[in-house]
Amino acid sequence: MNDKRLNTKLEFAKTVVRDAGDYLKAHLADDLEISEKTHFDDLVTNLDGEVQDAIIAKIQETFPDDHILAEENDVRHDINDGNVWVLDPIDGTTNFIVQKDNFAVMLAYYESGVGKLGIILDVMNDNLYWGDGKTSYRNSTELQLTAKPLAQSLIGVSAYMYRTNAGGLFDLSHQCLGVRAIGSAGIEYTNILDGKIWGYFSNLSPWDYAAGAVLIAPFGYTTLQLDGSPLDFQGRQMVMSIPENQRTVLSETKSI
Ligand code: 2AM
Ligand code: CA
Repeated sequence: MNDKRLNTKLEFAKTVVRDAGDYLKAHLADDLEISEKTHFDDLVTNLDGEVQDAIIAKIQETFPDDHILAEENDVRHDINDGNVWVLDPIDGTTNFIVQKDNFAVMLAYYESGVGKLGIILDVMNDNLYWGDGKTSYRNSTELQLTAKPLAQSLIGVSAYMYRTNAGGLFDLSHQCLGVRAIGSAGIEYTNILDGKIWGYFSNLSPWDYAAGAVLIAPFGYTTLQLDGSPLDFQGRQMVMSIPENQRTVLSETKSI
């Protein structure tokens, strides 16, 4: 990367995300304070808030003119307005609580709505995925990825959307080798990057896909609403991340 200013932000972002992962690992055996947000299965812990607050404090100290869009506590700057960091302090909170595995810390950086940096830390596997929309890395390895045809692949899904056929996802599953549902958008994006799934279909908020969309872009992947329209980075919506050059296979499934 030859943009010095962006490179400074990238190194900053990698460090704060790694520090967050270390903090979560150090507190893995703590008694968590768990609260319900909208429903008994929509959970948040004290660590989600602690990690978010720590990262926000570092961003504000280091880049005081930048803005923040983050999951917890209604930190909601418009992604199209200026320089915006997009943060999910713990992606896959339910997995974090129940499995102590399959969760991620995600941070992205956008300028006027355009993704410039994406970082996903698979905390328990110590794998840091990072990129600038032109190249993507796992730790120090530059990633290569060419999508296979859907019929020779697995897809990552939201279990709820799959079982209710939301967006025609159950119908689509008949065109591939099978579905996998991990419960962390971040881990699903790392599975796209590692060539383990063809694409990912879920009902997501901006902090769930902001980093992943940047990381998969260099390989010809696109991230869209399920009806093919562009993402608006506002509320929660049904989202797909798929190889752009295979988009037409989805039209064979009448509801996608
Ligand atoms: P989260 O753990 O950061 O909330 C689970 O299927 C995936 O969807 C996770 O990446 C989860 O992220 C995301 N998600 C977003 N909003 C959610 C909600 N209200 N309830 C459950 N999962 C949600
Ligand atoms: Ca979260």
